[in-house]
Order: sequence, then structure tokens, then C-alpha cells
Amino acid sequence: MSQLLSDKLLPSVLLEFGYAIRDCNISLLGNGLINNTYLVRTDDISFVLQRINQQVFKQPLAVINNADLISNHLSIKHQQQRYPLKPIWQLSSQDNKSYVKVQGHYWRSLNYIPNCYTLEAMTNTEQAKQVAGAFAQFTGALNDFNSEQLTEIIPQFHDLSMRVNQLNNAISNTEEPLLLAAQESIDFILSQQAFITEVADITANLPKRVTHNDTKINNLLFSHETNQPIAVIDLDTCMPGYIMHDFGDMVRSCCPSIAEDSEKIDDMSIDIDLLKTLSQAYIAGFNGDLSDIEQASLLVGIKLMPFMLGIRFLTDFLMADKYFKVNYPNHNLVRTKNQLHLYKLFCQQECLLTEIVLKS
Ligand code: GN1
Ligand code: MG
Repeated sequence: MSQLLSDKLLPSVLLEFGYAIRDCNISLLGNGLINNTYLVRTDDISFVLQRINQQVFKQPLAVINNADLISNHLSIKHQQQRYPLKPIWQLSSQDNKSYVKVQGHYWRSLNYIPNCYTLEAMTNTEQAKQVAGAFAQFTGALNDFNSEQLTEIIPQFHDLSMRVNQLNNAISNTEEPLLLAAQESIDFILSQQAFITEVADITANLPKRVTHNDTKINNLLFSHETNQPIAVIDLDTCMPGYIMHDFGDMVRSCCPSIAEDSEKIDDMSIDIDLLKTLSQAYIAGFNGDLSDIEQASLLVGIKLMPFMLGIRFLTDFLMADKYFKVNYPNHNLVRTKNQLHLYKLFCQQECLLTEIVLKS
């Protein structure tokens, strides 16, 4: 049994949801870098079980409450045939709550949609069209959602200046050997002040929407039957934000030729056809509801998301890997170099990207 599956709390947690562990077949699910997620199968039902990472989500009840609010909104729209994707919702515990708390740890279970798969990489423009369409539908469906009901789960989550400050703090508190290993990446990040200012300037003029904030390709479920997207998952960071973040994160995870933690950065290339299709389909998915500045911001988002994630990975590397799960000692540094390389590739293609995004 893997280390995660040996979680000592599983029997008590399952009991609180009404199941005896001996009746459950449990396996790990997904590749998230934060929460522990399991698929639980019984003779009658399959569901997703998740332990919320309280190091990252300091207010687990707010995460749960946000998810309930968003799921309700999407479920109503789905019933009214105004949201074609399937909503994901939190299942009730024995005492009718959307979570259980065992020895101070918060867990929840979610409905499991059968006959589905996720993608770690994108292979063709048809997929690009579908992925962009699905994420645009998700944000579009939240257009009339009262965002004041939502808690800002991680304050300033995608605020670049704040992320740079966090990096600077980490640098001040890090010992020589780690700093030396990270020096090249640190120098590069600090040399990008013009971009950091550009981001701050455009952000000041953008309207806020309710955004997903984690639009990686593997946060979409595809149907085995139709090979079409069937649900947007992982509502953990769904909160007020800017669409350049969702668009940029989608492009970041779909267009590079290698995974976000691959060391082979010399092999990294960007699939421009995919990017073009993502851009056209994302913009089209808003049915004319994007302002000119929002459309222009998508270009900034493409560069911003790998740059900011590179900063976040590097900060965590310097802070001894407290935030993202790692599989080996330099994992976060490898991820940093990968994401900064991707940012550089996007910068080199700036003219082409401008043409693609503004003409979409
Ligand atoms: C984390 O755990 P996961 O894979 O859903 C992170 C995202 C990053 C992503 C990088 C709350 O998401 O912001 O983009 O890793 N989530 C949080 O793979 O920090
Ligand atoms: Mg997530």
C-alpha cells in the first residue's frame, strides 16, 4: 500500500460518510500537487474522497462553502440547460454536512462521474477547441453569480507583485547552498521588472470575474463515450479573478511539448496551432462578452502564468518544499526552470502571439 493510501484516518473518515472500510476499494486519483485525492468504490456507489491540505488552505470550511455555492449555481444552470457541462458537488456526511472533520483534519467527498478520463497533454486542435470552449462556458456560467458570497480562499493568489515579494522574503531567509542552486533563476526573475510593471498596469484596469484559477488541462473530465469535455473539476481556487489567469494557465498546460516538471527543457517547443485554436475558441466561448482590454490581457496572461508559477515553485524550493508535493529534492527547482523557459519561449514569440490573440 502506498504511503498516502495508508492514511490512518481513512477508516474513521469513511465511517463518517456511512461506509465501512472493509466494503471499500480505494485507489489514488489524479495528479494534484496539493490535496490527497482517492477514488472509493463500493458495491453500490463510487465517489471521490479528498483530504484538504490545511497547510495550503488555511480556511478549509471556506473552501467547502465556496464549492457548495458554486456547485449549486452550476447545477441550477445545468437543469435549466444553460450550462451544458455536468456539475460536481460535495456529498453529505452522516450528519448532513458537506465535509467531515476527523482529528482536526477536514475531508470531503464528491460525486464521481463514471466513464471519464483526464488528459495530461493535448494532442490535437479538436481537443484545443473543446478545452477552451469548456473553460469559457464555466466562467460564462458564473457571470451572474454573486461573487461577494465567496471567500477569497488564498488572498492575492495570482497577484504577481505579492509573489515576487514572497520570493524576496524567501531569498532573505535561505542559506547559501540552496541559494546557489537557485541563483540563475532568481537573477532572471528579478531582471523582468518591465514585465512585472506591465502586469500591474493592465491588472489595474481589468474587470473582475469569478474565475477558476486552476485551468490545467487535467482539471477537465472527458467522456469515454463522446471524447468531449463533460465536467470542469477542482473548484478549490474558484474565486474573483481575471480571465487572463484562466486563459494563461490553460495555454501553459496545453501548448508546451513537455510536462511542467520535465527536465528536458531544451526539447520544449510550443504548438502554435494549438495556441491559435485555444485563443479563437476561448474568445468565441464568451459570445462577445469580452471587452477589448480583456481580450488584450489574454496576451499578458500567456506569459504571466508560467512566469508566476515559476516564481511560486522557486519560492517553495527555497522554503524547503512546504507547499507543493515533491517526489525528489530538486523537484521544485526543475519545475521552476521549466516554467521560466516556457515564459522565455512565449516572450520570443511575442509578435506572433499578439497577432493570434488580437485577431482571434
Ligand atoms: C496546484 O494541486 P493542483 O494540481 O490542483 C496549484 C496551482 C498550480 C498547479 C501546478 C492551490 O494545483 O496553482 O498551478 O498546482 N494549486 C494551488 O501544477 O496552489
Ligand atoms: Mg487545484
